[in-house]
Amino acid sequence: MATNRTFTMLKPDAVEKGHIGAILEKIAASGFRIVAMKLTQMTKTDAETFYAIHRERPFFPDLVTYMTRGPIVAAILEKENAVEDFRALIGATNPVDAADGTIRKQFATSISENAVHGSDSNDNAAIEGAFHFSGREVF
Ligand code: 3AN
Repeated sequence: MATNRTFTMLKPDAVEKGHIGAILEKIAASGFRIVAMKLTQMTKTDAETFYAIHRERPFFPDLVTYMTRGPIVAAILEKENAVEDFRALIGATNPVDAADGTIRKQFATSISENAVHGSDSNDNAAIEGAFHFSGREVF
């Protein structure tokens, strides 16, 4: 996958509250092109694998329950400097620390239900994109 791509999920809380359209609009308005997208639901195994890095953290069981409780929107986004620019657009992990104008400031309710995911490196963007999409689903 090209290095100018990142992977995102609009998480179950954002989907439940009907924020898919508003968040996608913000993403598009910030210059990201959607090259793959679907509504899907993670299984327990999916979430445990995706968040394996957090396996030993005290919040891990709650994180898996949260991420599997309903559908998510998974997408691959393209833009110059995509990973860094998208992390800036979503804001800090904890919405109370997120800057004004960020997606988490506007749509997240807590550190554990923070509306949106963004890859933290080019390598993870490629791994996470491939976790959710086959080659023929990426344009
Ligand atoms: P980010 O999503 O900003 O990259 P990560 O990768 O550190 O943050 O955390 C992944 C997810 O785990 C977060 N989006 C959040 O749902 C949950 N999480 C992270 N840190 C905490 C925490 N201290 N307490 C509760 N949940 C957390």
